[in-house]
Amino acid sequence: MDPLKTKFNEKATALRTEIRAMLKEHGNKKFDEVTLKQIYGGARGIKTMIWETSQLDPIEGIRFRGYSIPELREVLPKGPDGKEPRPEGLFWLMLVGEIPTEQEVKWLTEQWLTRSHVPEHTFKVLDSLPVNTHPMTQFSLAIASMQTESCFARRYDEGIDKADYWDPTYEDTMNLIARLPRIAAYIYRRTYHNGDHISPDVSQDWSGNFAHMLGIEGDDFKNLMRLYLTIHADHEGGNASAHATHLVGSTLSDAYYSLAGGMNALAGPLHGLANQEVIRWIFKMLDALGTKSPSKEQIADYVNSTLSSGQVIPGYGHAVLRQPDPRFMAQKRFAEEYIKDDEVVKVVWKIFDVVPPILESLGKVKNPWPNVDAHSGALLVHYGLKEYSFYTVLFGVSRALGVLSALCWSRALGFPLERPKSVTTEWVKSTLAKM
Ligand code: AMX
Repeated sequence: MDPLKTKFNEKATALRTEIRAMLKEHGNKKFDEVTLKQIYGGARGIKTMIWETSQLDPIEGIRFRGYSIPELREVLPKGPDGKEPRPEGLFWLMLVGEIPTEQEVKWLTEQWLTRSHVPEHTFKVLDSLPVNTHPMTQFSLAIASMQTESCFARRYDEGIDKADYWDPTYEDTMNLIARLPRIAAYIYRRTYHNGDHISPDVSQDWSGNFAHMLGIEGDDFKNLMRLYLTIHADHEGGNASAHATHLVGSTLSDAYYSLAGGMNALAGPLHGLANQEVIRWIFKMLDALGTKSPSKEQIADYVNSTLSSGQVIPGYGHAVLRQPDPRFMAQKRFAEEYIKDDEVVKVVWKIFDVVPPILESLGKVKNPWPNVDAHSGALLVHYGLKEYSFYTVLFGVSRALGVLSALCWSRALGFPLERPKSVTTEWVKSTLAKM
């Protein structure tokens, strides 16, 4: 018997009953008001969704089932050298709300290994694409191509009872997450290493095996992957990749379609693609300035020239956060511990000093602080993962943990089709005229 599935079913059954009773008693209570600015402004801050796996506070940052990122590093089972948390443990925590034991995490690692076989046709789909296809396009297509294997789609065709939707969704989630490192590594090796692929190493944990298949050896890089795949996993439900996965899933599209939808949202430069944009922007700056170690004044001039050409400073700002992102700080802590003399890392830290006051002086940027994407590129470049158009795929592998565990919850709690209301400007004008 699958202990995680059993536990999930118990927890979900209890919460479903509780929610039913709560809705019966309080269903008509008001929880929010909406302004015209929010309607035109990308629905910022409007409470419209339940997302059990994590919650974002503008000041404190993300908490996964109540645990902050520094707390997670303390309480989650770690890699073999006991330094960085294993993302398997975070998935367990998000799915059932409990910190797993070493044994439970070991079980999960083994489960994902047994489920990690990628169908042959997915490799064929990838191999049929031009090598210069963006890695996120390859990633999204590879995920969609595995939809042929969906347990949910098969069971739906057979006439599954609504009450059981969560079961094949759990199976799809586990199978899909198990396969993502192999797919991502395949994309990396075919795009940048002449298709010289590396077989999985089944003796390793999920992140260690991923690092191995990418072809980057060394315990420190494996630790970076453990940290990276943990901190990018979830950021409550309103961000574009989570929300897109949630929306697609609400139509009872299966986990494969839903995650592919989420990944297409992650591929945008205002969202996950920002991690490639940051390092590209830094290298362009170093080229333009003709130095690897620019002064703060030189950086400030370059920042101002980027802004005056009508572009954003990638890696800075956030739709919800109003402080430096704890995910940025976690990566800074890693860099301080492992690679504090790295030249690109030092540039990232100088940018951290220079950019916030400049953005603040514009008077319109709500959060002048760095987000998760401001630091990751410098770490990856240090260990030899220099091909920055691949970076968002790494983000996607991690993000799957959060959005798919949330998808399991959505099916277990019986959430309906998502269908918010839209209005026209004509409607807004006539409503204003009546106010
Ligand atoms: N550089 C320059 N201007 C910025 C800025 C930045 N980093 N961040 C925000 N602004 C501008 C906006 O473009 C907007 O200008 P406008 O009124 O002329 O259109 C104004 O400040 C107000 O925006 P906001 O309310 O502060 O931000 P938002 O909620 O609309 O957008 C975000 C948030 C992340 C899209 C925005 O800060 C941004 O574009 N940042 C750079 C891209 C980035 O790093 N994205 C990654 C975010 C994290 C993630 O999802 N991975």
